Amino acid sequence: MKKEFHKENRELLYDSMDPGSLAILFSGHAPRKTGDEYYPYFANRSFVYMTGIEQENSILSAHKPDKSTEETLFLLPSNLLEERWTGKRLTGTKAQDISGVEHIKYIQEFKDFVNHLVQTNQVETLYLDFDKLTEDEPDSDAYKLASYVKSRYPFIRIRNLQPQIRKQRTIKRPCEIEAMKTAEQITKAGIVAMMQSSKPGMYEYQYKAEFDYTLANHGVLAPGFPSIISAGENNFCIHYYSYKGLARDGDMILNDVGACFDNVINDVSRGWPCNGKFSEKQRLLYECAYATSNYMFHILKPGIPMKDVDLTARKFNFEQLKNIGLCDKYEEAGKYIWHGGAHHVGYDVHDLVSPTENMITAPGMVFCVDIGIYCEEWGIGFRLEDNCLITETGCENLSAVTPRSIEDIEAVMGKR
Ligand SMILES: [Mn+2]
Repeated sequence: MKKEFHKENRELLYDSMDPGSLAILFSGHAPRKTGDEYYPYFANRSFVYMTGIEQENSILSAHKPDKSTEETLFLLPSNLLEERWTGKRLTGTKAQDISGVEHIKYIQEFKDFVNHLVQTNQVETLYLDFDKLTEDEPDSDAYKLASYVKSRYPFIRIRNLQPQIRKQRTIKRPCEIEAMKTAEQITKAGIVAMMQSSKPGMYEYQYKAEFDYTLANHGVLAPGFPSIISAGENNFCIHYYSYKGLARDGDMILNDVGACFDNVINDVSRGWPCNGKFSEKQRLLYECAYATSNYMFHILKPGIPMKDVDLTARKFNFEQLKNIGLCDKYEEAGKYIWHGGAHHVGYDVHDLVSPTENMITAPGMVFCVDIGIYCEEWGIGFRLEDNCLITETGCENLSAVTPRSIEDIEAVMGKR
């Protein structure tokens, strides 16, 4: 992303802040795995959204005394010995180029910087990104700073930036849509590679290898989230990550995967028969999901409560299952329809939205339309998941580039 994108994101954030305030965002750092080994570092998504910086232990500070805001980026200092082992660190100039933040300092100066602002009465309110999902998570840097400030300066008001950041991230900018479309082409290439290598006797890890290899050939070295790739009975585990199962003749393959391009993620699911030809029962069920998904893309537009999206899909999907005689009463739908999936997608595969908001669909939102059918008595389970962009007048299926109709899937697989 260009630095203008990040600058505009920050401007919107600062507009939401009170005068006499200070906002602090952290890039985070990798937790230790075992011995002296660390998990791969993954920069805090909101930090990247606001700065474009993906280096460990970076901090963005925004001081807003009145109307204007003074920004400072704190970075790890250059250390030639450490850099021999871990690679070059960002220089101040490079960080300015990426983020558009003018003032650069080193992280050693951070605490003094905050103390000085507070002690000279320049800060009444401190904004932090409190992003715990559960209470028992270890404290992130934001929580640690809040504890420090509370104990030293109990008169400071502390506020959570999270609702505002979530609100902003929910509406995608044109450059994010472009990145998502590029990612969709790469996701498509990965899924088509799996379809075209598919055959009975293939292991799930071999499908995964095809997907990862194709992404890597497009410069995408890690998928946007851990891929779900399963065969046959394993499709009945919604979040399956073992990859050890074998595809037997007549099995469906399920995948729930996505490439990431320029920090924007896809989330796409397809199901196909490993032998390339839908059986009668597979066809029956797939047509139900396909009709439901098409219906959703037909009706989705601005102004619809998000909570109705999954409900509408569920009701329509139930009608399809009823038409083929699989269930009779809506109350029985849960036997076959195990989940919804209308979650926003973007910098995270599950872009969190503010829980207090009764969200209404609006132009620029991108969320998944995820239609799953799990029929254990027939041994068939799969889902059809696409990425829906809400436009001014309706919606667009961004992942329509990946084969999704029975005809298209069989045609692609016929080219093996
Ligand atoms: Mn998914």
